[in-house]
Amino acid sequence: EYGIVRPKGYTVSFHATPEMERHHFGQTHPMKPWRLTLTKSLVTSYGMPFAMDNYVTREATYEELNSFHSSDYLDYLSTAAPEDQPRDIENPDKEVKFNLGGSDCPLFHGLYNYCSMSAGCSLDAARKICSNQSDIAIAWGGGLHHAKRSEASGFCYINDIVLAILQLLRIHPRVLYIDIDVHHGDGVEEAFFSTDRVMTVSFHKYQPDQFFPGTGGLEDNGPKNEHNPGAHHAINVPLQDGITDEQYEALFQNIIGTINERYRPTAIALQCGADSLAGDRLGRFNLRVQGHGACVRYCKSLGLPMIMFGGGGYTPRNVARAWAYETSIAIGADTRIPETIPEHAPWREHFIHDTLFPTLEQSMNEPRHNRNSEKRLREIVTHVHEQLRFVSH
Ligand code: TV7
Ligand code: CA
Ligand code: ZN
Repeated sequence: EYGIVRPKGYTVSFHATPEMERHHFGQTHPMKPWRLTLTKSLVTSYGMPFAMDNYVTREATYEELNSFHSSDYLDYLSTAAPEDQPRDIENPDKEVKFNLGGSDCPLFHGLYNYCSMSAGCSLDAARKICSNQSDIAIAWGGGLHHAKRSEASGFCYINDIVLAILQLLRIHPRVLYIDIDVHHGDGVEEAFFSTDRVMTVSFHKYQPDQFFPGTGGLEDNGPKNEHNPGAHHAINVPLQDGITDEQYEALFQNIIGTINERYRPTAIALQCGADSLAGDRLGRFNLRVQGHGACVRYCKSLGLPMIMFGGGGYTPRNVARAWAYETSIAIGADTRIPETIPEHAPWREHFIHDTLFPTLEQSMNEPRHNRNSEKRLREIVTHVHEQLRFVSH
């Protein structure tokens, strides 16, 4: 209908399941798995599935989850009872130890099923990249970058990104991980702290003690103990409230372009957290859908096999806009899809404004004051370039 056709010469795969979207973190919790339904519905109403290979995700197995997570954590996660059920009175301190059951990482009905499907979709995406059956694989149900080996953190229980990158490393000598979620990608960074086969780069709001998780300062580039090959392979881009599309795009292209030249990755893992958009319930930036999408377009232009993960995003209508637009960029149809949300789109009323690209004024009552000076952004670029002098391939 919109003239969306299969791209010539490359394959995009889309990995999802309606199962995942049925889970609830709780009435007031900001994470709404339902945003995945809204995204899929927008992708479908634009006719994009015709241009992709579409896969229904399976659950990841215990053994797959165990390739990063510890057995004692997984054993507890798989049996942990929701808060309205009788509690495990034998192990009152395990929830504390694993950071489960608090308000950020509640124990809800079907939690283990939700986690294994999120991991399943990212693992399926990674396998399609490894077998050369996909050039770009999309896993909007993944991107849960805070989870640690034996600990849940920041709405994340299983680190599907780490699992997917471990798969890529079976084939790919060097993987570049890029994280445009408004939060620091601490779990992925930490998992690959001691290897030079993964370079991690996170762009995020940085204000220790004020903004979660509080790590990811400019100078934090991986432990510099003797003989650590992973030193200098963690790049952090700490930002302040209100950064604009223009500033973000310039910074992103400069930093990712330089990393591509110095590090020469053979595959890209891109976390597309949509909480960096203007008007996000938890975010603080002034990015528009076009600015967020420009990061995806730039990564695609590098011509490397790529997985695109979801992540944060707490204003569901904007999450759906960004991820639908970024799906269109992956298939190369972004210059063709109309800016007006299709008449027949289900839940069209949820979008309030009928455009794919709301203005800042449409996204929020009052745009945030921009607290990123050009001088500070130049300092960041200079520091990153200095780090990259230690890196070469
Ligand atoms: C990847 N911010 C995850 C981002 C994880 C952010 C946090 C909340 C929050 C939780 C709620 C809630 C909330 C309005 C916002 C120190 C605390 C302060 C809980 C109230 N409303 C991603 C995690 C972050 C839960 N956590 O990167 C239930 O905000 O700042 C914190 C920690 C302790 C816990 N309290 C917040 O985007 C997916 N949580 C309402 C109900
Ligand atoms: Ca980030
Ligand atoms: Zn986030």
